[in-house]
Amino acid sequence: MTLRPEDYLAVESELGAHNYKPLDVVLSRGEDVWVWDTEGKRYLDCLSAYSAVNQGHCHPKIHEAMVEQAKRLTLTSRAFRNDQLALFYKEVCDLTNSHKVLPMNSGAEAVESAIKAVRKWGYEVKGVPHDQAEIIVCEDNFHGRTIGIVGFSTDPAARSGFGPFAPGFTVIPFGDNEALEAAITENTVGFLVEPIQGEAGVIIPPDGYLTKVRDICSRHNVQLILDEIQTGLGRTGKLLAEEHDGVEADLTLIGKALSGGFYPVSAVLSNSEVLGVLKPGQHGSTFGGNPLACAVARASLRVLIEEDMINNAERMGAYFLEGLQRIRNNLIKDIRGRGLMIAVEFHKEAEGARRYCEALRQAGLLCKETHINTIRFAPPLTIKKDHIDWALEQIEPALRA
Ligand code: IF1
Repeated sequence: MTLRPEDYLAVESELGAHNYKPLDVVLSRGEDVWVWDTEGKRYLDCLSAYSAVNQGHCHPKIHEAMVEQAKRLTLTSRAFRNDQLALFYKEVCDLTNSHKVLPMNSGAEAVESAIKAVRKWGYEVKGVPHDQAEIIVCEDNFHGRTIGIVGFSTDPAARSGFGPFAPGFTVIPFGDNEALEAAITENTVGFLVEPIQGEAGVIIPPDGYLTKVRDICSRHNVQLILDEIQTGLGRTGKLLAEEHDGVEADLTLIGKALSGGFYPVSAVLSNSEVLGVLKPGQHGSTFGGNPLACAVARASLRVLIEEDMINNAERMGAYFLEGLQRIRNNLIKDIRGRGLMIAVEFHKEAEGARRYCEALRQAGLLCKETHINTIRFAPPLTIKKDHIDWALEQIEPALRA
């Protein structure tokens, strides 16, 4: 049964929870950088499902890996072993220089898992007194939607009405290493931070921030937890955004593009003793580490490297950013980005970025506003110069209008 576009909207409105306000475009097909709506209109995807489809929509090699694995074995639970898990561990650890890995499903679960592991490490290894562990996080963070995570959000929309929340979190400004040093106590076990804040509007910290953060955490025996769920896997032009500063986190969280958008797969990567504190029965997930997820993740990592998507993100990101920066409009406050994680921020007088997203949608380009005044451009990492030239031809008049 196919419905008319307005019928999809009506059914969603009647039967669905209203926790989203999507653009009213009903998509039914995707291929590489393109998606099509139910009426056959084609759009260039400049959101990539919030960086989950870095490899492009329906990548044929990931698709093949998924179908082949789905024919053989999908889920064993961790009560038994499966023949994909070890291969996934090996490949993801080799690629990211990690020593241990904990497979989960959603990004939020990876964040929750890291918090649990780091707290336990604090009690068992660092010697923090029972239930006194503190974790430092940043203002305007976005790490997911669980009760634990929204409890340390500073965004009223994400947090208000959902309490009571777990204690043990200290909030400091992002990009401020003096604030980090000042906030650390003898009970601090971890510092959780995004290398570039995504939801906050692609906020790039001052040069050298992560280098200083790394140094401060090491000096105080505090675990540095980098949330690379959005910045990781090529988005910023490096495999992990930490590489821009030449640092290594103690725990790195990846998700989203770990499956190329086929299936929720996330992981906690650890290069220290932290994950070693988790013993049988203390943590887990029915679907985490299942053979289908592992096969999909292996293929997703393989094509990122084999098809040179990360270097392409660096080159095409610079080209796209340069093109955007040539646009003249007094209502534009700032244009910034790293790799293919790019934002155009408007002054308040522009009365919101949403109307630009609507205009771009008419022109055949999909993107989404974040925090009212900012548009994020984050196409698949497979994007080519021709696509960007075409995109800029659409964006220029739409942003001037
Ligand atoms: C939604 C934002 C992006 C993330 C980081 C963890 C997670 C995310 C750095 C949780 C998720 C999302 C969730 C999605 C929209 C999207 C988003 F605008 F909300 F902030 F990408 F910018 N860490 N980001 O960005 O991962 O549990 O969702 O798998 O609609 O909430 P998840």
